Amino acid sequence: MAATRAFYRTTTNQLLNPVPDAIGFIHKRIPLQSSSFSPHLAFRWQWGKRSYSSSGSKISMSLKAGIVGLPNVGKSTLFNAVVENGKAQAANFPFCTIEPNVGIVAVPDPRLNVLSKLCKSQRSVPASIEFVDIAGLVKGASQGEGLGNKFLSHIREVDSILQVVRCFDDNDIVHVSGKIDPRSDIDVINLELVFSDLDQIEKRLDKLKKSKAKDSQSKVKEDAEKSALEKILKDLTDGKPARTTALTDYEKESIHHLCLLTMKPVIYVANVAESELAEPSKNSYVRDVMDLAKEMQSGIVTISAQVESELTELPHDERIEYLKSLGVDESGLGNLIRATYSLLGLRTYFTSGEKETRAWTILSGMTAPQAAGVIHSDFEKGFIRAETVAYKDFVTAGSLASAREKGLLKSEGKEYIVNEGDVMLFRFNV
Ligand SMILES: Nc1nc2c(ncn2[C@@H]2O[C@H](COP(=O)(O)OP(=O)(O)OP(=O)(O)O)[C@@H](O)[C@H]2O)c(=O)[nH]1
Ligand SMILES: [Mg+2]
Repeated sequence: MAATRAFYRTTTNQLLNPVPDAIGFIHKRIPLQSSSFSPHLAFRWQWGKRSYSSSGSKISMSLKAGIVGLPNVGKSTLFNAVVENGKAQAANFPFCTIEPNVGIVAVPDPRLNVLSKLCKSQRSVPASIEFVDIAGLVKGASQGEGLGNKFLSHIREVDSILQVVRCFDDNDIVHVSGKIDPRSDIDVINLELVFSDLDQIEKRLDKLKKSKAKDSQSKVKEDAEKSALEKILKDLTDGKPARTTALTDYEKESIHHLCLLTMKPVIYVANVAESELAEPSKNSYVRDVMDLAKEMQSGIVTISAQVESELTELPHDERIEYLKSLGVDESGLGNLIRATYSLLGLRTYFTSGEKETRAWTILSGMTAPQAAGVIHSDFEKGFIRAETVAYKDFVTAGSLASAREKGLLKSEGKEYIVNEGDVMLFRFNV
């Protein structure tokens, strides 16, 4: 939480992580100019592909989770709680949010403190994820109803979707359909996403049919795209999201550029009343969402946006008392953030030394040089070897020296696929 609060505001609607100035646990240091770690150095990840690139030209934090749902269901309230010092306007009228609010949030990880203590680090830097609070969607949005198409395009830019579903009764809070019905609310949102994808796919197929590929390679690519889109079109027509369509890796890659909305992984966020927080499954609305999430092979997290937002107003010691009075031990935000992180297929590895202990985010399947490149592109280019020890082994050994003595520290080459929780030391030459 403290780390979350340390984020500072830069431009309107954007909160950024404080800029790291040094890296602990790296044998050979390269002279880093201050600009090397400025916010202008951003990592651009490609969802669905095991690759990434970094860009020195503009801020491009694209590991994004978009908060979507009907108007007035608590999206901005949740956003403000997740981002903690978020300042999205949350009020009891539909379409309160128009422009998306963006905030970066620390991923809570108890391993970070353990490593930090063992290495007597001066500071700890958690991994982070970006949340985007998007305007409410209504029936017909894909045809321009409500705030319309523009807001569907904001969803197109995110990597995963957190769909907030109202599961609390409160006659004072307007529901756009006049009654609480999670199944129907979820259907409305999902159908709009399906319609928007259908529209996009039909246009794209038309274009592909007219296209004359320049060479055989382009033809193979276009054929893969056509085949993927035809399969998805059939599923969408049956009301099934694109992510359930069986596609080859090549087909998936060929449609990546379309950023289809129903291709994105979804977590349903059941927003319950504070009185239901202790035993949410007793609430029939929550049970409906659970059943639906299961059918759709999606995740579900139960939360009370109202409680979470009230918690952020309280001093830390009073938060525990407040949660206990509601019959729960911890805030639901940690769960939500962790679920989102894992949904994005992300993994964490650590660097740990006297200066700092830090969690770095990689995509599952990344090799040691690629993981090193997340710290700095030079580390990837000049990669020689990585010394790695599993988190558990590091803790058992108690120190790097002891891990080395016990033979738990392994020397790995370019092909090494980084494991979740590896503590790593890179050797490189620049
Ligand atoms: N009782 C109760 N009220 C809530 C809860 N979450 C949000 N609200 C209230 O619902 C109203 C709408 O909340 P917002 O967070 O602005 O909703 P939104 O989904 O962002 O709405 P739009 O931006 O208009 O789409 C506010 O008055 C909140 O205080 C909750 O868990 N319980
Ligand atoms: Mg809002």
